[in-house]
Amino acid sequence: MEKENLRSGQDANRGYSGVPTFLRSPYCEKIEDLDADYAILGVPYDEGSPFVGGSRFCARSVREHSLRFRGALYDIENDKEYLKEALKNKRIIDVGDIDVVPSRGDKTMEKVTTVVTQIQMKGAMPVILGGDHTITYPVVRAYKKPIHVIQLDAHMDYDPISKGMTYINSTSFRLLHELKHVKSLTQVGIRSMRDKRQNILDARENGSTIVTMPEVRKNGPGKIINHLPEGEDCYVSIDVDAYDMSLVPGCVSGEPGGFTFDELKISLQSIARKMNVVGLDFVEVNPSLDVGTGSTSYLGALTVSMFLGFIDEKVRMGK
Ligand SMILES: [Mn+2]
Repeated sequence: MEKENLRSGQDANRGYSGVPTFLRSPYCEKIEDLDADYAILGVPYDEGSPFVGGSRFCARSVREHSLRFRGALYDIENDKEYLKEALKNKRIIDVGDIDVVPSRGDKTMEKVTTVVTQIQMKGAMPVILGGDHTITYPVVRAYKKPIHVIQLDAHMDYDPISKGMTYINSTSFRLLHELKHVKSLTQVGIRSMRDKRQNILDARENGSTIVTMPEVRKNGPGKIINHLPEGEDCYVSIDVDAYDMSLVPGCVSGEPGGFTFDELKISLQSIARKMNVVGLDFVEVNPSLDVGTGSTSYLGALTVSMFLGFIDEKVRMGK
């Protein structure tokens, strides 16, 4: 008689069964035991959201929807199967979530920096699932080597720190300016009319390259990082509101005039090809606001897996 697996995630491998780790990767409880190329870490923090909270459930929901990709991502456009080897060889490992300390953003952010440092010391690339956009600063702070940072976002997230409000999602990219190892900041997809003029002026004065959404359209989504030197290390932060508002009902900060899926795909492809991506985050899905199908979480799972697939493809080609 053929041997059958009795429990979930093996034979039939349905997305609605089993414990939801990212892409059904193995779960690693202790970072000391981590042996991976890519480590998935959730940061369920949304106390930095000034409007409707709920993105603390982003990582969990994106993990659930990631189970719908079974063993690989297949792209009919080029007949490629992404992440097939990485998943088969258990090179993607889910290390779970940061143990958030409610109402103590400072403590939570210290934990983020510590765990991201530990992941890097084990030789794995951090893949962070938010949470709101606050989390990028403590993640980037954990890097020691010089890196370029690319932010895909409708908004600048460049507010000045006022009244002690450090760990909120509207300040994280201004905070990056303090970090000496951040060689450059490129802010792509910017278009929100809620952004303050002074923040744009400050960011430019601090050396930021702003690629507005109209510029993405004018020059093409594959040209967003023409100014960056090829082959250097870079960290990529994706706010789901980089996508057009119509695609992200489960995001409180959606803005019209944003990326289509194909445009973002081309952008991520060009980043993966040109740069050496050493880490990424994906933030701001709020599942409680989403439509019944969870389409925003699904888009998140697709975006992260696809980008990881592009990165992994390049690494494999280089081997
Ligand atoms: Mn943002």
